[in-house]
Amino acid sequence: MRNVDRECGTTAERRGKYRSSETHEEHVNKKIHAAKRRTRSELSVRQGGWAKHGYAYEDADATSRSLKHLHAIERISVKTTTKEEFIERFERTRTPCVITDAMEDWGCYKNDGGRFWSVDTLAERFREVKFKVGTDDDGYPVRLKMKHIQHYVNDPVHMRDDSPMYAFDGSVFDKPETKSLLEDFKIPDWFEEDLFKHVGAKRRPPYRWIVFGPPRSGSSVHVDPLATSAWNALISGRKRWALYPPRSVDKATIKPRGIGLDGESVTWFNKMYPRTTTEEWKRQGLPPPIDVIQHPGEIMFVPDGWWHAVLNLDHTMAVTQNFSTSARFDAVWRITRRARPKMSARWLEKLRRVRPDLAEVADAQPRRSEVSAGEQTSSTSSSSSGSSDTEAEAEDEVMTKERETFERAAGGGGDASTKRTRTGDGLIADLAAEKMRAASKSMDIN
Ligand SMILES: O=C(O)CCC(=O)C(=O)O
Ligand SMILES: [Fe+2]
Repeated sequence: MRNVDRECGTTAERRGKYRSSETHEEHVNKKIHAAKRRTRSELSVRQGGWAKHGYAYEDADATSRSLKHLHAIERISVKTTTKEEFIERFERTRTPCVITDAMEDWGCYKNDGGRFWSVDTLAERFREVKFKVGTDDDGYPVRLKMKHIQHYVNDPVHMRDDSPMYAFDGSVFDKPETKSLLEDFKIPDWFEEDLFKHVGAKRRPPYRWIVFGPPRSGSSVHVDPLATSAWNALISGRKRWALYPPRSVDKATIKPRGIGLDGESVTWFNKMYPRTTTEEWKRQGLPPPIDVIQHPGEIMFVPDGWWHAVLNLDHTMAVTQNFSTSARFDAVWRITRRARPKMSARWLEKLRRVRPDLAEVADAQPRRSEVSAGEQTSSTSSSSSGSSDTEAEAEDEVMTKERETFERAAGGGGDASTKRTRTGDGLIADLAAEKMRAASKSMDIN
């Protein structure tokens, strides 16, 4: 994993490049510290705020070995399961599963050619290119050059961070410098249907990400936006997942205030997850987690509406994509119409031409305001979809994926009408004002 000092040269040479008397190490650390300050302004970098819990010294593997609910997920191979079977048994019933044998010919996964993805190979291919490692308090993306990320994940001091920075970038597949990454994997046949493509490449919500980070990085508990489902293909390392069925639990219960949650996955797994395995939890009629340890070469399927949290047990590298299909179009439509009115109008216009069957479904969906509280249950249960509670939660969720929607909008591409920050569940900023600020604000760490 180590090739970080290649460009150092002599100290004298370096001095020309960096501030006088600054070593290469200091220079890189400055970049990393700047990114840390921006992504988590509540922590003091100098006073050890990033490692104050000492999570790096806990044995995460011991906890994972004792997980009780690992049997609840089914593993299915693409070699022995047909697409129709998958759709009937898992997609239509919104049942999560782990898919095996689907990545064997992906360049990013086969460690035998120039296409393998690791921090080192990415740092070689995209040394000076910046990848998103977080979001600042105003919702702007914070990016670090790939060579600096490589330094970060190889530095034992930084690797004591309780919740290390996590590269989660949805723009790489569209940027000319990094677009070639698209050639390194193939959307599995089972997930070919992708109804948001009819919105158009420029205006559709963000839907694909490269995701990599050290142990203890991860995604805290959330529901994916716009009633989309997701596949998440793991190239290296192990990911631990905890999943809870749609409608089984509400946000205030799974993400309570007052127990010291800070939005980080590792904190959620330490402080909240254990409560979900207790007798008390069961007594309240709440569901136990479905625990999963995902291994390299496995694709996790997360149907829409499921609460899920992910913790990286190792250095992991993954690619993930969100999608909507005809099987769940009614729910997707109801949420999208509310959350993205302009985009949904454009979408419907196109669907009338290319998928009149779906346009008909869209026209038949009641608006939330037209449905009284008592009627909501029956109207939603008469369709194949989930509840409006779940939909409202999916719409409200604060998540990396949602934040990227804003990121695009700030750049002028999307039509997101609101944005929320990582720290302010309740904070909704006016996008027009944010756009103005974006124009005058430098967002990256050089
Ligand atoms: O951190 C991860 O790999 C999970 C990501 C996830 O759940 C998401 O992208 O919605
Ligand atoms: Fe997710």
